[in-house]
Amino acid sequence: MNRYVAAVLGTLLAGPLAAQPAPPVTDYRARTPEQEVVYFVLPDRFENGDPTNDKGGLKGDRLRTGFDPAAKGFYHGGDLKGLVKRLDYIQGLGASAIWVGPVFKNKPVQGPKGQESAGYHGYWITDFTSVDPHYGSNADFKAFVDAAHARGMKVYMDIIANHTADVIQYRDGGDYAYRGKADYPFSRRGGIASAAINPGFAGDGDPRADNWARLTDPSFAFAPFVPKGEEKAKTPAWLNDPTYYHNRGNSNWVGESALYGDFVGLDDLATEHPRVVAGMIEIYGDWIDKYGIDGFRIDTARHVNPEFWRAFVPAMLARAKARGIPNFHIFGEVATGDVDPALLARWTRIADLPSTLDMAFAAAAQKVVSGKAGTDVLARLFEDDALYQGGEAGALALPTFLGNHDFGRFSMFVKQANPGIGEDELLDRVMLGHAMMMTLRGVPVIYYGDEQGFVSDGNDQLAREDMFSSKVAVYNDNDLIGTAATTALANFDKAHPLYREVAALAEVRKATPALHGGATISRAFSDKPGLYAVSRIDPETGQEVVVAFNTSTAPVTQRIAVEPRSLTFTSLAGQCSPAADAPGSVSVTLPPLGFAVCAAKE
Ligand SMILES: [Ca+2]
Ligand SMILES: [Ca+2]
Ligand SMILES: [Ca+2]
Ligand SMILES: [Ca+2]
Repeated sequence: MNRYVAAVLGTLLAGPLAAQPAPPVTDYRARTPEQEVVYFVLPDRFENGDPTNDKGGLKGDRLRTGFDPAAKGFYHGGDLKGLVKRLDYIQGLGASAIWVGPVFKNKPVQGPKGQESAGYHGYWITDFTSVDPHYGSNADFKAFVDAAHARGMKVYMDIIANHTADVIQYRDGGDYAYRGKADYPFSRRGGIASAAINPGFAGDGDPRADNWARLTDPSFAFAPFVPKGEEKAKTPAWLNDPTYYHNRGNSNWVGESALYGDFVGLDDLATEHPRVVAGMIEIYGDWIDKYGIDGFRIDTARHVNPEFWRAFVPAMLARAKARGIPNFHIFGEVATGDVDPALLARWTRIADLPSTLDMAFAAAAQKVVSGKAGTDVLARLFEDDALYQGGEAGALALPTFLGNHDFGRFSMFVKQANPGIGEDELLDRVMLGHAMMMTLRGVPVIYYGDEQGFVSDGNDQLAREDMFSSKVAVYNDNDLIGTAATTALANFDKAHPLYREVAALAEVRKATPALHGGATISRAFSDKPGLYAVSRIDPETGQEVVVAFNTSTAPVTQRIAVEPRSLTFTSLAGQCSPAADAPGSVSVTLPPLGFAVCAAKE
């Protein structure tokens, strides 16, 4: 941490804002999605509150129970009681909502012989109505939601409608390579030259029940079957019928297969089928009714036909409203590693998803904060907010993030872009990225462990380190930033510089409506690392808040345009010029990799 960053932290922690915290929104139901700060946690990797459930009530070795705390691809013991135990830590970070990885009962272990791994991540659901026993019980989930609500915190569930666990297998086809509609139409059994089947089926673009009643034979591409002993593996019971699945083999991620293909063997639901639409509405509506949760993060949203979401989303919003949850948030995962807001915006329009996870922000922040792209990448990104459903106002509710459980941690991207980077500079850049996420438009999502300086070795399993004492060697040899600690011992350090920075900026954000609800006006950017500045405008009062970042390792001083009425400024973070140079112009001076948040006095 450089002296500047230490000074900013000192200001944040000892300044007037720390002394006068924002008046809390006492009714958490009244907060809008953009007013939240979200903490994303995988329950298996967070805290073990009950060692008796570590094997999920199963007996035998790890291939039976899924439990092996020394292996990165198996259950480690974290659970819902552990989450409850650490709510104080999460709330202390300034998080007001918890996005909890999927809690539904999973197939404990799957994968080819010798390559097995466990459902510790939660994305291999067999029972959509029950909590996985590795995490606890449905009663434990209720206790968790109630405990969060008692603190004024919200709970967002991570849900899946695209697929179930891998249960269905195919009698033919060896590697299960994708079989498309052209060569394997619904009207022939296993290929063009074969017997006619499903007479009268008018295709899956016709959602009427009497049309789907004519699709009686699911063996148009492969001949699907449920292996012996797994006939009742799934709940609700209708999910055990292969007719409700696509059965076309593995996705190759492009074109038709992106919607119809199995996600590496995971049984891809026929989400065009009215029974599937009704079934998923019933399943997830029930979780709203029973637990009063506050929103959904939708996994693999782009692998489901948009018509499904256009039925599902309004049904969930109506269900929530009837349950007294007017600000239910729904955000979909439209995965991309590129700065591609058009792709994300498209899904808010064609699928009526209220929000998508802002993958474009993550990719832009990784490039810009690494110093490998100019700050114009961010400026251009926010210009494209006009593309989203609801335009720039709609974009305020996009959950922004820096790294995640799939792509890897932000610190990893900064390191990869800067081989040999020193620990101080790495910490400064990671802090700069978090400052951007906490003050630019969108809902900040902190990926658990980032606030403790976790540095993933890679993506997926390598980016899912344990917060409690880890036994995974490939985690424990990592050099965490901002601390001498390792993952071998628990990391819930409220004094970690990243934890303190996020907590302080979360307070600033909550106290400053311009930062969560304000329009963005671009003030300074270039095609090289250096100054990036925007003004955020309070939607009620019109107050201007200048947010400025220096992505270069040289100090910058530069004049930027401001509103002519903004004549004097006060610092909410960092160093601010106390007065405009003239109406409409103010000087910004930032040290290397520094940032500032400057509020105009009204
Ligand atoms: Ca446990
Ligand atoms: Ca399968
Ligand atoms: Ca699909
Ligand atoms: Ca390692």
